Amino acid sequence: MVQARLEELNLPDILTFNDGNRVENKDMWPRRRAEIIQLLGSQVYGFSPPPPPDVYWNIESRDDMAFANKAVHSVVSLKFETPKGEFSFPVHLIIPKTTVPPPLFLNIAFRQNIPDIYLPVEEIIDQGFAIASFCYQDIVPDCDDGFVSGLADMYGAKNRKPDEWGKISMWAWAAQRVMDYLQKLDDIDKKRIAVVGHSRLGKTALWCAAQDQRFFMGISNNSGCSGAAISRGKKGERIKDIVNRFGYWFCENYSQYIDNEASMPFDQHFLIAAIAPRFVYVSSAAEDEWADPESEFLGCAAAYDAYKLFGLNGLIPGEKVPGTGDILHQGRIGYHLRTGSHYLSRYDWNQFIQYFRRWM
Ligand code: GTR
Repeated sequence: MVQARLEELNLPDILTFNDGNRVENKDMWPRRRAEIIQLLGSQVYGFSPPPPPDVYWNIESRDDMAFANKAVHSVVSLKFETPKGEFSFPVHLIIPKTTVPPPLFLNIAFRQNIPDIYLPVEEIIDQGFAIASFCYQDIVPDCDDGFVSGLADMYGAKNRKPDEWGKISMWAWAAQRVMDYLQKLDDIDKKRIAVVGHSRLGKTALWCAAQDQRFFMGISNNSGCSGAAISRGKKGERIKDIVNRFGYWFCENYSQYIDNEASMPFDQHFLIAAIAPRFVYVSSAAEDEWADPESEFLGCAAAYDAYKLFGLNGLIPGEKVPGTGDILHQGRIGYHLRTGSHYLSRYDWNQFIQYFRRWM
């Protein structure tokens, strides 16, 4: 049934180069992956500027006995140079007192709160994971302001070209700057960093992990339209809906695909495949019809061939589209479909942790 559904959708092939040649082995993958990033950059999210030469930071506060003395919680302001001078934003870093440097979740957050309804800090650190978290609104406000504030202003994005960054790219780029910083620390496992986000920030997390191979894993929760979900045949939110309400999340070129999905030389399985052979996790919620769990699942299933090139398994689906309560953790793409609505829950976090552990 899964296979039949995928065939029906007639998706562009992740393993065919733009010139029509086939990717035959894993050595050819980096070149195809670069094409995929180019496509998604120019047509969906928009290209970002190159990274700044370096990142710097100040430690604003540090609690050595945080969370019942189980962790060190610091707030750092991360700083770097931009065309209009220095830009800075706060990052929370919570490192559990483990015997070995812990793996880390880089959380792209809706709010600065520590903990937060979407970030059960104690449960995460108690299971041996560190957290770095920043609030997306501290990068650039989530509104259609003509790109005149925050990071957008620093890079003069109000004059952006049709293939230049929208705000999802800006948030993803900021997460990469946090990654730059994390690479300078000694008390975390720098090779095991997962970037995680919910909804619009789940789209952001996937785009971030797709572009930046330093990430061990990309995790998107309920990311839906223009995230993990295949756009062709999608229920709930469509490109038309998202571009009309949130056009500033994307590059201008994306609007040409409104009611015109069949003409896209890509679909969202390209985004997931661009993370291959690294790990991806996609989670859906049964009542989240706007995101469309089935299309999110199909995004994962359709990325399978990128992993097969490496002799690895991507998502291992059964014959049928998963039902509520199903958990698929056997391959390099993890997936679950939980009960309930659009939300980043403790259940989701616990699944991410179990999956992460399984593959460490
Ligand atoms: C909705 C948007 C979705 C999703 C969601 C969210 O309004 O249409 O694509 O991103 O917001 O971020 O909560």
